[in-house]
Amino acid sequence: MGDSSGLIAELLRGDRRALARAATLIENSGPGSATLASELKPLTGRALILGITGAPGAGKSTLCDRLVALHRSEGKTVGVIAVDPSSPVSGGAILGDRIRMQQHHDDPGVFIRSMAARGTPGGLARATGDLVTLFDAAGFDVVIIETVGVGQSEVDVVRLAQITMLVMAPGSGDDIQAMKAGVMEVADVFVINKADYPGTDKLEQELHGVAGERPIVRTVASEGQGIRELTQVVGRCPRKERQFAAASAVRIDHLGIAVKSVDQALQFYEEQLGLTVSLREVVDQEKVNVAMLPLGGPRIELLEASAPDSVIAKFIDKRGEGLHHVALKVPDLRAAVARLQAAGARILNEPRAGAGGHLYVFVHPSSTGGVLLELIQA
Ligand SMILES: Nc1nc2c(ncn2[C@@H]2O[C@H](COP(=O)(O)OP(=O)(O)OP(=O)(O)O)[C@@H](O)[C@H]2O)c(=O)[nH]1
Ligand SMILES: [Mg+2]
Repeated sequence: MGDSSGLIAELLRGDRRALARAATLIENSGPGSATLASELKPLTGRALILGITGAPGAGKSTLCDRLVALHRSEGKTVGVIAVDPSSPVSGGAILGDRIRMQQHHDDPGVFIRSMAARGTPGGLARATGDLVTLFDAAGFDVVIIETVGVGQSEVDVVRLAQITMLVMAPGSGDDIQAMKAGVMEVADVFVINKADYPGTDKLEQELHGVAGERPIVRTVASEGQGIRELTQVVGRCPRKERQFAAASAVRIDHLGIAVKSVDQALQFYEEQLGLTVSLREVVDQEKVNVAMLPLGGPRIELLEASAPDSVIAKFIDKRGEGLHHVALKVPDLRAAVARLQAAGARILNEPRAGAGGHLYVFVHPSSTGGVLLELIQA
């Protein structure tokens, strides 16, 4: 146990002020927040984690409000996390959610938090995941993640849920063709809200084409109609395994391969494998000649020493030619570095700007399972 054991004990006693303090720590990714989240992890696994997503104005917050009321009437406690990936601060939409949710304000069985995109989508998904962990560990029966927007960051956030509802409204222009494929994929239940509007039948017909086996439920959230049925449908859905972080936010940027001669290596990579060099450059800072070979997303970088005291020359002397490093793009480099440093990882340099102007750091192989890792700001 670390120094968060006192806080955790308070949380387990049901202390609301401790919960609020812990939530604020996690939202701000403050010192000790990663440790707290990892210490809370073993205490999780009880809560049902629901996601509500969909286009702006579809009625997500109204629906969430109704679901909270229904669960409360059954004696269950509910934690709500309202996430807005598009907003750098708590903007109008979230403020509206807070006001609407005020009917639950004095209810100790409901705990509501808003999250806005302070740093980056990946950072947001991570903080949201830690908040889910907190609510689960603190004993809430149900945790609801509501998120605005329809981009990748929303999908990353909603993957944290075990069962996700995609809320759509008829005649709002957010027809199925316009929905991002990722959002359609992540849905476990399709909700046609505002079923009091014309176009409901048409939307349902269109949805049948893409939903497959997945259920479609009609609701009029503003009137409380269809909510019980929705809860029953959700109750029959298989729960996905709990995701603790949005892995999809981190991507491979390139693989760095140390070679004695770029020209010679290109005989294999260009002529035999069929890749094409997009750029050759000399990076004075690292004393390397680089040839970049795009792969469709990530790329291979062939690295040749440009001076005898180059790190690449030393690497080849010691280990021979071969994989020198793996470079991963992270959504928030500074946050990643802070987290790694707090956990005791060996970061080899302060974040600095590379040839393309992007920030990067290297992490020592002793921390990564044996491979030199470059982390790059996306
Ligand atoms: N007619 C009708 N109006 C609804 C229904 N559900 C919600 N509304 C109204 O639609 C508006 C938007 O609802 P919200 O719940 O704020 O929608 P949201 O998806 O959370 O919106 P954002 O957070 O801005 O993305 C509000 O004025 C609601 O009162 C419904 O079933 N029928
Ligand atoms: Mg809302």
